[in-house]
Amino acid sequence: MNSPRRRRPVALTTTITLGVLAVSLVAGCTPEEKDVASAGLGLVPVPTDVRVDGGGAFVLDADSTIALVTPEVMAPDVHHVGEELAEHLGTATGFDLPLGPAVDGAVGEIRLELVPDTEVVWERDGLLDDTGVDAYELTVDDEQIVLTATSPPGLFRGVQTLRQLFPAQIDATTVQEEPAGGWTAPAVTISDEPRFAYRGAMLDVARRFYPVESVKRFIDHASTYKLNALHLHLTDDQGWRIAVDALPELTEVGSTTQEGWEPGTGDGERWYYTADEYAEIVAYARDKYMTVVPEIDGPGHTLAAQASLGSLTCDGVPTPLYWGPEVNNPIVCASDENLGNVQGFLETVLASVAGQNPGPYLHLGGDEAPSPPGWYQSYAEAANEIATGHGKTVIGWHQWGASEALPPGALIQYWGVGERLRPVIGGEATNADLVDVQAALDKGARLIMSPADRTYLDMKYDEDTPYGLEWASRITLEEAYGWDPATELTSPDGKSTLADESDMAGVEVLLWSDRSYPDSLASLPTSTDVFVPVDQYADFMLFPRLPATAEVAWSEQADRSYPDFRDRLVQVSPRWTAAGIGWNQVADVDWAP
Ligand code: TNX
Repeated sequence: MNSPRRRRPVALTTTITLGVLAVSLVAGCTPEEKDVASAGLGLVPVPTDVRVDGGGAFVLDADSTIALVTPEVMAPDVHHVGEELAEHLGTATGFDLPLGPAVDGAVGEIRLELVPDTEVVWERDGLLDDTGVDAYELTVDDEQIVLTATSPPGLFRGVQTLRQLFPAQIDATTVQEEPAGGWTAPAVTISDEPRFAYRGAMLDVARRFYPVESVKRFIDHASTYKLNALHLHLTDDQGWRIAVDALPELTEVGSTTQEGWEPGTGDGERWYYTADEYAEIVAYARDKYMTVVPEIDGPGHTLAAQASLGSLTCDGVPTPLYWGPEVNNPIVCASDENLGNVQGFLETVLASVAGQNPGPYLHLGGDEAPSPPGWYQSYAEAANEIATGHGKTVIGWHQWGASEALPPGALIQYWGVGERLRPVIGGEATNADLVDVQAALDKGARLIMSPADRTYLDMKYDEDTPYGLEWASRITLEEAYGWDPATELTSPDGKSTLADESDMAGVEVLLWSDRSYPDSLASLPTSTDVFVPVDQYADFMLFPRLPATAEVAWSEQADRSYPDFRDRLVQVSPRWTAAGIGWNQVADVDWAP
């Protein structure tokens, strides 16, 4: 019985790079020496090792079965992954694939096998700090498919790879005619493990409200590409989106705006998640082995809260509601006199948010907070202490690194513009962003890498992109793809390093929603009619760039090349079309007609 390798045994596996072609050879076998793209396998993110075996393809038909092999304690999870697989393969084919025990010698069986490994301990709702839990091995031949992993998330990630081995129509949301060659998957042997344990996707539901169904759609997008954290930016100047029972004003008042949408617009729609709706999102993410990371941003980006609660302002009077486009707005009043009120607010809010999120993280924000002396520290101290008191691991934007008492194990999200910051690494230590990152590292924090000129997918692709911003850069597909987290905080001459790969917990891709309407830079919205539906904005900005960032997070640098990625995307894009995703046909890829 094969169990997934926890770490690549160097003696067994060699990855040879021939020009732009990454070719994996497994010693002792006689593999076809093909890169994943030219082998006709449109696999994204590219797996650690792929061997194309010469034999016949597996044929999925109405008699195919899904077999579950698992120790009793993991049976519910393995059963659940089996159901996910049955749904993925059954929707477009119309096949009702039964789940059952393995049958020796069965033909047409897809076997999901969980093989525990004492070295890999997966804990439901645990920290995302072990790449081993996502590892899997997948073999396909003309009789059987066998997917093995040590942990349920690994099985789920392997299912995403398996989906990509079947024809693109398999991703359609309605029953399709059988493709000419049948519903087949080629004979392959794949062994895969991610580079980074934390692979996040952030959605800004504050500037624009994403209804539950749209959040689920975003989860589908992210989980298909093996991302495992859903960071929800739940609060900002323009809106407060999560219900807090003990402070109903936060949603009664604070949710009535979106950016560009004043109170009273929106035909009476409700722009926040009730406790039940929020639980539905958490459960849906959990089904895809994604951990929700809720963000309550502060002390800046809090005008919606300040408009709801007089206790957060120095004169006790709520501020007017805000639906403009600016950042760096006034922060909550964390003066010595008002600190008790701020603490009370944080205690109530964070207790409620901690209770609604089984995951281990609380993101406390901390960006763009123009602060009178001492206020930022006072706020940060209170928020860190309260979050820690609820047993949560703190995450903050890199400015949060300035917190005097940063709790142990904290993660700091780096969102600098690499193009501008890399050249000053190692110079006089005066750059505020780098100073904050250094301060965080000095306190033992690790980094989530979200350089704004690479991962901020609200940035326009090019001058023709209708939506979005360009303050960090315009981000082409190649720019979204072509960076290495390990050297992102190293000077261009390679001589000075602020942080290396060992300091990095992972990578996160972000979709802010500030300017989600056409002609976004030329004018502010004159009416809510100018906005496009959130799904349309998200699909267009995320595809094809989200798969690019997902590959940065999952695949080893040595296995990646842009030309190869582009070739694979040509094969992947019909899946987006089949799934009804409104993607952007960027010009630098020769998309199939
Ligand atoms: C910067 S990133 C922000 C957000 C904006 C975004 C727009 C960060 C921590 N702050 O408030 O939405 O730019 O690109």
